[in-house]
Amino acid sequence: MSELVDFTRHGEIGVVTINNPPVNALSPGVPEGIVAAIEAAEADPEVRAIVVIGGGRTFIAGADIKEFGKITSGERPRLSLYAALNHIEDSKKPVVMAIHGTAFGGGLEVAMSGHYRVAAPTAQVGQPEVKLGIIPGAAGTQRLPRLAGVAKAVEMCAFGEPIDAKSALAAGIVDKIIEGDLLTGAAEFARGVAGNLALKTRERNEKLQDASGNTAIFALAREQARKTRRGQKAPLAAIDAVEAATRLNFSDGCDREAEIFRVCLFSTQSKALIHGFFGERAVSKIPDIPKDTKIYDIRRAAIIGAGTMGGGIAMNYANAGIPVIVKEAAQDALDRGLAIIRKNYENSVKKGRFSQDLMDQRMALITPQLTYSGFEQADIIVEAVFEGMALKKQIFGEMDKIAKPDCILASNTSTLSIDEIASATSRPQMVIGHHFFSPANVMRLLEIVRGAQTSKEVIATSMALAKKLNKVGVLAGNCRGFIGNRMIHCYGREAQFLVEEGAAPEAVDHAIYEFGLAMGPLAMGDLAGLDVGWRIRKEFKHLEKPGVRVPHVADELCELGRYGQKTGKGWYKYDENRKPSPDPEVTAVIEKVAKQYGIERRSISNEEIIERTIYALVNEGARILEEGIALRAVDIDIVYLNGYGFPAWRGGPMFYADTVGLDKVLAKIEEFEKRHGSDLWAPAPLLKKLAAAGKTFESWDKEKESAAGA
Ligand code: T1G
Repeated sequence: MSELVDFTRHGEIGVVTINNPPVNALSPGVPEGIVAAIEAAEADPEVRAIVVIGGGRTFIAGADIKEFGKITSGERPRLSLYAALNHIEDSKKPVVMAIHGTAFGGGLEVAMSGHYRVAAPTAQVGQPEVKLGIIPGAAGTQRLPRLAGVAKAVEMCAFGEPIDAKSALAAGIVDKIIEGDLLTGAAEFARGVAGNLALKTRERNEKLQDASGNTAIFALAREQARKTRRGQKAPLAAIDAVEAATRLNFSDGCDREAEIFRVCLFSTQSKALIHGFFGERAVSKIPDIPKDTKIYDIRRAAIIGAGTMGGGIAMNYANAGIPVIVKEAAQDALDRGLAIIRKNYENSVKKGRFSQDLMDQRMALITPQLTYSGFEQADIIVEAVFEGMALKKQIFGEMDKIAKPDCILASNTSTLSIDEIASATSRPQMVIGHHFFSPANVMRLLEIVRGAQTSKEVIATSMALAKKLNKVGVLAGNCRGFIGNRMIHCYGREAQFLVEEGAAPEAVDHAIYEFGLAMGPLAMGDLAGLDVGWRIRKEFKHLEKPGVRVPHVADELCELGRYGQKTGKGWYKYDENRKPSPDPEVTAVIEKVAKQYGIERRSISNEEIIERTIYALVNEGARILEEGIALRAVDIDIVYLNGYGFPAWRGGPMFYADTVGLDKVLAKIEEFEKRHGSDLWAPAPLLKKLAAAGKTFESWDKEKESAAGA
């Protein structure tokens, strides 16, 4: 037997165990090993039934995604699993699939080729392939509708969400839930079915027959996919494949699935989504922080500020089961903050996301107060007050006196210098930036900002804490705006310049919306409140370079009290349902500004809108890489995918630039430099270097990684 797949005998039961840590992916050798083990069991006269089980923490979590790159680069052909799964299904002895952890993608497809499936109560099954821009490619779209019915199969294949063991039992995917030891229970189940050969899944057609019902299911699913997975091709492709199962026989259905799978696998969208998958795992690796770096134990937290951010941050700690104190300066502000937290939880209970009990447990972990009592026992204190340096330094000075020596002092600042904040304490090594994104209890990104003196232990603890808070932690160096906001400043600048030069606000937002972001920059400004940026611009006015063009319209709008949705007017005017519509008063302000600053107005294409805004991100991103503010280009992409609503199927700004071609991006930027000046558009040296060498940001990451590994 191969070291990847083991075959043992437990009395009259043959046990096939997959050992391919960490997640038993179907790497080369695994499918072959399973088939060989089943053949061995079939040939063994003592064996009356077979159990297939995963070694370690999970059943098979799918095909080996690392192999996809080799297939799409032509390095090696794709190994078809169809024959292997039909072989398992054709076994003369009943095959019982014993599922624990996650049976995802190819893992569920292997499970469905068995004659029976049993599962641990905590098991999950799913076809998440669409999250990688592909569809199930081993008959999942053909066997799943036969087991669970067309509607369930469409839901699971087109939207990719896993279901738990109980739901899988109800759907007919799993035959029994095993309490206690899974192998023991599965072997007992196998003994119970030994001798009577079950129906093969591929021959079970009874759930496919309701043609009229199916038409409605597919129409509704397509409509939903277009709405909730806007711009993504794989969800619609998955629906086509499941539909093929209702129209073609099993074998022809598999051929149709394979065709569709291949088109998806070689698509840019799939490469972008796979880039995001591995990127989310890569960002947790910090080259100069060894894996065995000491991690502080975070068992009690304290938050200063119960505003929008403070309240959301407190919910993250409570959701992770960590008791958290929330301090405010005034009772009414504290009451307002708690009311928002309670409302958020009530909404989740209403939507059935969790029970009232769980809500009560979480609320019980949050202690609102007006004093610092208890702060001396906190393992971490997070400051989430108004974005002003003086106030933050005052608070950190106070914390320095109260907090215990090994307490981490974190600031939720979104732009200010961590080193300057740390200088207000006697323990700069314990100070770090924990920049959450609004709404903090929802947005997955946590930008972790290391100061010049932040210790490795504090950084390592913060990266681990991000996972505990169910966030994606990305490490950033200390500069104005860190990674995300530093880049978004350039993107926002260009959006406003485009308006001054002739593009209507709604045209800029629509072009970005069509590009795939949930909302354009101007509508986003209205949502966040134009006064927030206005205050920051005033705070940094002294840093503006004389003679360098800056946008003016947003300041004019704020002078008029147009702060956005919160004042019913901003770039747009809003009706009582917060529905935006263009406002002639804004057009008048824009024309006045253009006249005042001698800006020629012209018609502007959607293409230019995208290039000016997205390439502004890319160019600043390249500078951030050169300066080491971001460790990898993929870190920048993960920041934008999880903090700024950049479409996952475009992979992030740096990956997107790679797909366009850095030579083309550079040529455009040089064109903008000629027209708008070097202060705004001088190409980043790294971009020039990579474009000249015909390289990509992705290759730069790889070279850096191998240089660090060398
Ligand atoms: N292939 C290769 N590596 C994988 C992998 C996979 N399928 N899944 C995880 N890893 C690596 C991951 O990169 C990380 O590596 C380590 O395992 C631990 O993962 C034919 C074509 C299973 C829920 O989409 O959702 O089947 O960083 O940190 O948080 O139709 O991993 O340590 O070096 O995520 O406990 C479909 C993908 C594939 C599932 C575990 N399957 N995986 O989460 O650990 S397509 C999926 C996950 C397919 C078929 C098609 C999660 C997990 P490293 P981790 P985790």
